[in-house]
Amino acid sequence: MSDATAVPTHCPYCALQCGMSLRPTGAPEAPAEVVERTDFPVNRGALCGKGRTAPSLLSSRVRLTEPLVRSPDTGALVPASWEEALAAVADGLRRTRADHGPDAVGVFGGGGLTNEKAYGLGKFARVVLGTSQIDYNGRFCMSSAAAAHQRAFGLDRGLPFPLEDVPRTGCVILVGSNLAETMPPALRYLTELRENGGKLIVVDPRRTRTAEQADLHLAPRPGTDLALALGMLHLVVAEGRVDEEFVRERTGGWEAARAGAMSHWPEQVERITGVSVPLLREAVATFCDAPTGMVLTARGPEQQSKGTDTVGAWINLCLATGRAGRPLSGYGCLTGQGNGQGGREHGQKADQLPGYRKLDDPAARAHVAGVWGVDPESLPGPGRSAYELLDALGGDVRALLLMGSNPVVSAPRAAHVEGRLRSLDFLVVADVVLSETAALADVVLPVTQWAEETGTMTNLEGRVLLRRRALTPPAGVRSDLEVLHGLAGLLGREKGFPTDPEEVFEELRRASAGGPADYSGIDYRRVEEERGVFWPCPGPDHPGTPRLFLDRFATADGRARFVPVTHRAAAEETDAEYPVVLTTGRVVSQYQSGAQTRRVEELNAAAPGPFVELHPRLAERIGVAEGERITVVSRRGRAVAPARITASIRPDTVFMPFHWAGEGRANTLVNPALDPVSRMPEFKVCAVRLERA
Ligand SMILES: Nc1nc2c(c(=O)[nH]1)N[C@H]1C(S)=C(S)[C@@H](COP(=O)(O)OP(=O)(O)OC[C@H]3O[C@@H](n4cnc5c(=O)[nH]c(N)nc54)[C@H](O)[C@@H]3O)O[C@H]1N2
Ligand SMILES: Nc1nc2c(c(=O)[nH]1)N[C@H]1C(S)=C(S)[C@@H](COP(=O)(O)OP(=O)(O)OC[C@H]3O[C@@H](n4cnc5c(=O)[nH]c(N)nc54)[C@H](O)[C@@H]3O)O[C@H]1N2
Ligand code: SF4
Ligand SMILES: [Mo]
Repeated sequence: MSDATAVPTHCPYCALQCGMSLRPTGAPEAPAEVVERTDFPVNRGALCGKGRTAPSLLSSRVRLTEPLVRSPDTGALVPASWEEALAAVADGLRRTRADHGPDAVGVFGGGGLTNEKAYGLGKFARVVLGTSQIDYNGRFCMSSAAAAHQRAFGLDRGLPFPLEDVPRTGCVILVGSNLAETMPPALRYLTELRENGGKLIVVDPRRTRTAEQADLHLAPRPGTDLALALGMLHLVVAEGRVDEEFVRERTGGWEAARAGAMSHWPEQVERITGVSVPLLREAVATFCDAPTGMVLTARGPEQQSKGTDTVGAWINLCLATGRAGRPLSGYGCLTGQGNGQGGREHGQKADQLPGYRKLDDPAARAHVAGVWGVDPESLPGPGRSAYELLDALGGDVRALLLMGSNPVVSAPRAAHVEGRLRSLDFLVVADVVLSETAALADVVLPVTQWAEETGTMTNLEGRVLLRRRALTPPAGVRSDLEVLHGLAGLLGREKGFPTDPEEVFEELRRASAGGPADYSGIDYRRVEEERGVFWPCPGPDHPGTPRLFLDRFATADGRARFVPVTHRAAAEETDAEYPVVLTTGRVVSQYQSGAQTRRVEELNAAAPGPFVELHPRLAERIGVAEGERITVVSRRGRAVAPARITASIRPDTVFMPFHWAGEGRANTLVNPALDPVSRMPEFKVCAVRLERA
């Protein structure tokens, strides 16, 4: 550590959770500065622009520093005291519950919340509100990979190995991840891979900055990864590349999966994906020739209405070639949000209890109810998934408490979702800024930011980390835990919602004990001393588990499961009226709905607004020049943004980033078709038409 007065902590944004130190300055206009922290192994001091500029939002004029309550006279949000605001919330929730029953109150959480907050929010919903209607934005993120993990391995942890293993494997197939923009410091692992003689294959319909690093770039039509993976497995079988011994000793269900792959001929796969047979063959040879290998997926193949099966097909490829459950080999998902991993383990998900337990499992209910001091019978059952919950607002769900998400910008079919939010009897939003969603609320609660509070996060490797409070928050804001504590008290639960994060974590340890995501051996001191502890960690003497599945998979018989899958089309195919495929994603300088990063000057200057990326041939066909405004029309609505013309995208596809509200909001267009298993919306494929604006 280079500075004794600086507090070691982690970035407020993505799942890499880069280590940094913060030095308080004492100056109100810039209360902290980032100091390089080199002792954290994941980023070894490197940060992207978002991490570097994160402190600027701490002192920003646009951050919220007092509660706001909607005036019944003018309809405007006006400042109120915390006592008034919390009383208004308790009143609103109590009234809805009295008039319409407990399930009329919904709760929506976020994968950016600390483990303590996610745990507290889930407990608050089940114990204080008694509602089953809770879910969170992680459903929009890695839920398909999570479901596929569960099916194949019996356990869902994004990466079953630390990132430091990546440069030492023989070949990485990176599917639908634009790491160079979404986790820039992690690009180093791929560079080192290639320096070590390993191969990199990138699968992305765009030649991204990540794809430019690859030995092989496959650019399938969006929504066709399932066919691509099946085609590769077909060739693995046809060319005698199956690891028969591994399949026999460590897996089950191969015959059905094999049959599924054999019905996908390479020529047919070429027709579906646009990836040529020779390229497909080269990819298979590259992967199989290497002594070890990994497949890593991100949102590209996952955010599809068949995301679970698609990830399943990539896992099948790993299993058939023996690239799983062995050192330096395996399948992993690059989780996205800061606590995308921990956020899905501790109970803010519709079907789940802390420790990654299932809400419909009687033993799990009994254990967690015991920790909470309630009758297991009193715990509600599983509720709706995120989009289904948003779609039900104003119907049988009449009030919503929202913490850590901005669905007006980030939810699919966003204009409809915005309408549902407006139709609520009562909306409460806890946020650090007045996001587009907070602006619709009846009560807005201003909360502390990362540097002003303590809490744990679980990064994409399953490594539990500690963010320490480095600064005193401004007067007028409270932490999310204080919000839950205050509301629980007003709603008749004085006990069980402590405001001290470490006290919450100690309870979380007990609640997770014996569950799949067992944190019982982890405490704040260990996390700091060991620079993170990998779960499962079932006891104080247990070293934690950086590498999973080396001896056995987490299924009942210890074998991984092949899942038989076959290709199917996207929920919405192109046709004469909507002839172009729209896919969506991210740019390096904006984060998610942009609620935070659009308020950081330097980031805004680098990425000032939305755009439509399209191929020169497509641009010529509709007659637009670089920078000219294009209207993109789907069956859900229309969006307008300037053209960005580049040969790096397929001519049949356009790309829009989703970070902006207003006329350039990509999600106005997106199809909310859901994956039947994970309930993930199809953010990555829909059919559109382009017009000159
Ligand atoms: N700068 C920045 N970084 C972020 C975030 C952010 O908002 N901004 N968000 C964080 C979060 S929560 C997440 S989930 C991660 C997401 O990280 P990524 O998954 O890397 O991000 P995306 O840009 O959504 O999608 C990745 C790539 O998928 C490609 N793609 C589109 N359709 C398909 C398809 O059908 N198949 C395949 N194979 N690829 C396709 C896109 O062209 C894109 O390059 O990033 C995290 N990091
Ligand atoms: N078209 C399209 N849409 C997408 C995607 C895509 O690829 N394409 N990706 C999807 C994915 S992967 C994700 S993860 C979602 C994310 O989309 P959102 O859920 O909207 O995520 P954020 O923009 O991070 O919203 C977090 C909000 O919570 C606030 N906040 C931050 N920290 C805290 C905290 O500690 N407490 C509280 N109370 N508030 C806090 C922030 O200011 C912000 O307003 O978007 C999804 N939407
Ligand atoms: S890569 Fe992610 S965690 Fe690292 S500095 Fe950037 S946003 Fe923060
Ligand atoms: Mo995400």
